[in-house]
Amino acid sequence: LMVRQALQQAIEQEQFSLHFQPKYRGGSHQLTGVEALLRWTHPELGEMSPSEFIPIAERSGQIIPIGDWVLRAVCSQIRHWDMAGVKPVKVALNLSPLQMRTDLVNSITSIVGEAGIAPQRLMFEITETAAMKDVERSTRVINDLQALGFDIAIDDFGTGYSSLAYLAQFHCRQIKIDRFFTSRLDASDHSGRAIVSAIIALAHALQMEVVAEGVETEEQLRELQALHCDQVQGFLLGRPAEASKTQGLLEASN
Ligand code: G
Ligand code: G
Ligand code: NA
Ligand code: MN
Repeated sequence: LMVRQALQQAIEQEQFSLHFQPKYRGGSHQLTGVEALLRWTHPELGEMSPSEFIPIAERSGQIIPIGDWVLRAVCSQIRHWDMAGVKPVKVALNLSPLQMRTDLVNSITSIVGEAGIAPQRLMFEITETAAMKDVERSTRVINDLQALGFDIAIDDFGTGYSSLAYLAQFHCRQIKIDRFFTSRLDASDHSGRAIVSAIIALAHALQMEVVAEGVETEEQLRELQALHCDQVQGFLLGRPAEASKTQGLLEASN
């Protein structure tokens, strides 16, 4: 209950901010996009981890206004970067499974429309587990958003229980390989490599791009390049950083 009250104050008192983590083209240093990640700084308790407060906000329903805040903040950041004249990269944001249950497509359309941002500037990351919870609804939401020009990525792929048939049906832009599999790439046995290789083959057969999450070592990066992984993301290449620092990155890649 106390966390709920604190979250309510966080919404009202603008205690949230966004960090951004870069995604790069595999095998080069070409920046392909950034992923927005929510940060909450409590006035007394300091930094709160989203992996702790998001599940609470999901149980209380507060994830809906928080999700709207994230989308508005991403749109205003895009406008800011456009006015600064930096490279217009795509910005990805994470959707909670709970957001899939509300009138998601309408609320996204109205927030993005009000901000005057083209749908082509945005990508929504939906976890595999969330997408599989209600496949019919997910298919409808994903198809509607893509028809409007938004891109969709299936996040944390490989940890859920996807039917390959549904993956083909969603027909998303990207699959993001969960960082568990990336971390297995430089393990002594070859099971990690076999799984990543299979996911990449599957994605490419379905005309989807593959992003490996959680790249932390040069050896993982080399393996991913050898396996023709399209894009990479992780602490080795760039940690999530505040907007001003990210702007520097965008300016450098102009
Ligand atoms: O940024 P960090 O690694 O601490 O994120 C922890 C978890 O919180 C990840 O699963 C991430 O996807 C999730 N997360 C971060 N920002 C958002 C957000 O804006 N919305 C939702 N729904 N989840 C987020
Ligand atoms: O579930 P999702 O993929 O949205 O999670 C994003 C979270 O993953 C962010 O909170 C970010 O801090 C974390 N993250 C990003 N890159 C790495 C990495 O290379 N290693 C680890 N351990 N975590 C990472
Ligand atoms: Na994500
Ligand atoms: Mn992930």
